[in-house]
Amino acid sequence: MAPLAPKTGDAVFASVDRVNAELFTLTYGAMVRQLLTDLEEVDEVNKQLDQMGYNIGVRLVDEFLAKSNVSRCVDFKETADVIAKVGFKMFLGVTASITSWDAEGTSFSLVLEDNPLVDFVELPDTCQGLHYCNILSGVLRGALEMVSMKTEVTWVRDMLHGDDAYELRVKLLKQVPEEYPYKDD
Ligand code: MYR
Repeated sequence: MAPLAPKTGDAVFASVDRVNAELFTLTYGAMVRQLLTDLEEVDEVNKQLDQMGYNIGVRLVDEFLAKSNVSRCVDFKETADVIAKVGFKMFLGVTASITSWDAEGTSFSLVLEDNPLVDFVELPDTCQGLHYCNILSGVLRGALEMVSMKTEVTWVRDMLHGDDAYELRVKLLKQVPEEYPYKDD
């Protein structure tokens, strides 16, 4: 039998992170289950998750900008990169790939092969219309609105419904120019 050895600092942090991630995943699952019980209709649960995500996103963007040191992006392509590589990593612990830009450069897909929100999840047949991870689309919509981008965010692929990946389509509807709050004299 291998002798017991104390964990190093890194190993302790790694296991704390894992426990936190599992706790987060299970808590999210319990919340979705409760919403299904309370609201009964899958469409209503989708709406509620999206709204909760939106409310989180409008607050989370400040933390994101402060912690990431990301400066304002020059175009939507750079914004997409920042979301996929920095935003997802910071809040979900995974990165996303960007695919399927349209010709105008106003919509793209975020593809996730690994999605910690769905560990331990299996949907029953009664939940076929459920977008279990709809909180994520709301978070993106809320966060982007706070940096002047009105978007529509929809699910294209979902592994819980038998697809081979998770794919979110992000479409820029309107870019509101930011006004500088002070006048130069
Ligand atoms: C800019 O375009 O000026 C930069 C703004 C980037 C906003 C990024 C918002 C990040 C949201 C992270 C979402 C994570 C979802 C789990």
